[in-house]
Amino acid sequence: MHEVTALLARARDAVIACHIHPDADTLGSGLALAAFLRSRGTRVSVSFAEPSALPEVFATLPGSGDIMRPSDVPAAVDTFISVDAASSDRLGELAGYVGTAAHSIVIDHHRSNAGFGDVNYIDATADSTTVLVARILRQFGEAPFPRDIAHCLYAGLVTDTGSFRWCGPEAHVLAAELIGCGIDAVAISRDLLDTHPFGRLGMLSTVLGGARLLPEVAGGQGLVLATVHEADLLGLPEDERETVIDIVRGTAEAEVAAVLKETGPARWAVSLRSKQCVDVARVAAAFGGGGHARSAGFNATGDQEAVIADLVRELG
Ligand SMILES: [Mn+2]
Repeated sequence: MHEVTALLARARDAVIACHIHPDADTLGSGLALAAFLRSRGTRVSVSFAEPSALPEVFATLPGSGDIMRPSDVPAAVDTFISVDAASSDRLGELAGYVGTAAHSIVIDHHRSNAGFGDVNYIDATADSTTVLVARILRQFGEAPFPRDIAHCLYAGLVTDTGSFRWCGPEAHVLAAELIGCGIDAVAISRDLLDTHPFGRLGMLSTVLGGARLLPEVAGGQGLVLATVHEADLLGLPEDERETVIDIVRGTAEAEVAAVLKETGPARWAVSLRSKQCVDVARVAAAFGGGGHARSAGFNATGDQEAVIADLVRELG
């Protein structure tokens, strides 16, 4: 961390890269760091490579209007910072800066991160990357945090911890500190986690109505699965289907939950979750995917029933 703070203190031109298909942790980390560096006089661009537009849900994050398209980011900078990306391919076209910037810094909390920067601050015990950014800003004496920075840090914290359902004491202490900075924590949770278009109700009705319980799978611990066909989305933003697994995984009769998301003709993105025993990262890896022991995913091609049969066989 001290090497990171030393580089940040000297940065004159910086590019901050969030990961592709950004979430509130990567955006909150990037925007908080950008606001802080700008307050010190550093020229900063924040960007992410895919998709081409910021999902509407993140428009509430302070500074989100300044996020740039990769094509508008300066080509030559002295400092490149990757936030919350487990590997350089999670940066899309922005990965090129790792080789061309004078200094590249990686800040992340994924256990699988091999450290692809010149200087890497990786702590897999941190519950979000915004926890790491908060620690860095504290090193500069930046506490209490300005409200916009506190808002961004809290956004990553509340979402990556599942509203503080899976996290340690540091996350709770930081939450209290951020709320003390004057943020509206209730509104942040409501905007990021509890606000959906009306059409989601119809999508959920179709998708959950077709859910299946296979009690004999995973050595008799049970698999619950649901499928989101492209037609079920009916114009909803694609990120609305990411919330389906969080409903399905609560099924008492199943240790493992799976959601098949149709991404094209006979193409599927499969999300896996487990509760206590099954290592779904191992299962996903068998299909070329990856993730954490309790949360993982992979891509598959072929007929829906064939994909399910393969998954059932791998789960045992
Ligand atoms: Mn994260």
